[in-house]
Amino acid sequence: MKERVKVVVTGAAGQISYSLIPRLVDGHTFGDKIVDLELVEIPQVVEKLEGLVMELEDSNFPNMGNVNFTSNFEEAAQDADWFLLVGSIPRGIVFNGKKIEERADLLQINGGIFVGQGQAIGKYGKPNAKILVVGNPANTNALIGRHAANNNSQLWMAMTMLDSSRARSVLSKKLDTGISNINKMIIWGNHSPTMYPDFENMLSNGTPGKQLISDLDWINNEFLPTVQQRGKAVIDSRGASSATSAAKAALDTVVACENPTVSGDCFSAAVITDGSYDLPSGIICGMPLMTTQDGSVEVVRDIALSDFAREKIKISTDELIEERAAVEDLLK
Ligand code: NAX
Repeated sequence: MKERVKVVVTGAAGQISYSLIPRLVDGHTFGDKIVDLELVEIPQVVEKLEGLVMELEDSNFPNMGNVNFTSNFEEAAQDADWFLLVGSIPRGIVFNGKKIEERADLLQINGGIFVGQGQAIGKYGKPNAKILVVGNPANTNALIGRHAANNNSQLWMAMTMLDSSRARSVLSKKLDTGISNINKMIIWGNHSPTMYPDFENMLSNGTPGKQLISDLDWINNEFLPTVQQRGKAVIDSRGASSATSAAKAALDTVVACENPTVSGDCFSAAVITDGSYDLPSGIICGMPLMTTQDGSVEVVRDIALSDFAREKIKISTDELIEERAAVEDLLK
């Protein structure tokens, strides 16, 4: 009998999910496993998911198992292996009669969602469940969810894979090499414009970036702003935030966690700080990760950081500390 995996996706009627969900069951992300889906939305739009389920059925994916849609997160969370928490309220929306413009309001509203979801995951999710927070502000949402779950055997991550993919794309053009030759692309810090894409430790055809790129002007004035502001550039052009690339990045994160990491490589996601690299404790911070042969995901601890890198990382960890302070009431 084939192995099964149960995956919960929130924000299932949103634009990222429309790209993401079909690819969870197409046989690529979870290989041969049968994938049971729990699609979660807020009550106002949950019925729309009936149409998505029809489309999934009509696509004849051979690895698709049971598919349910619901607005009851606790019910969806029962014995789930994976939680892809995409659902959140975007900036600019009118919420309870108020236009949400300030980051602090966004932190409070979305943080509130993650208290309830975190509690349910801690209580009903599998003990070894993996949780990937995509909904922004992703790092602080993950911090709130992890705190509410209060279950240390589960792994909470915030997505920085899209930032890593963007950085790889820029570097592959700069170094005139194929995208698959750019590895070990670490994103440090917050999924926000303060993130630090670590060009020095990146490997291009096995050679570290610090040996290949000496033009600090290009790093400061081209590379860093392009990667850090890429989300905004997509919004400015498309009138909507990144969706297909964000979905691909979520799938890449799942694949990276489901398969042992090639020796010498690593992947990017933000996890709770654990004392490595002298990062401040108690924040969800972008770090280099690896999946071991037995399937556990660990921080890679042997990356050398230059003074330049440490300075940039501090800007981002300071921002994470500020965000944490803004949601202090949700972390009690
Ligand atoms: P959409 O607005 O298209 O979809 C979000 C969906 O979430 C909506 O259908 C909404 O009803 C649902 N939702 C809201 N609260 C919910 C709850 N409590 N439970 C279940 N569902 C809920 O947004 P989309 O473009 O799909 O983006 C989703 C999130 O990803 C946003 O917060 C966005 O900022 C974030 N992103 C994160 C990225 C990352 O790299 N970490 C990159 C892409 C994206 O910007």
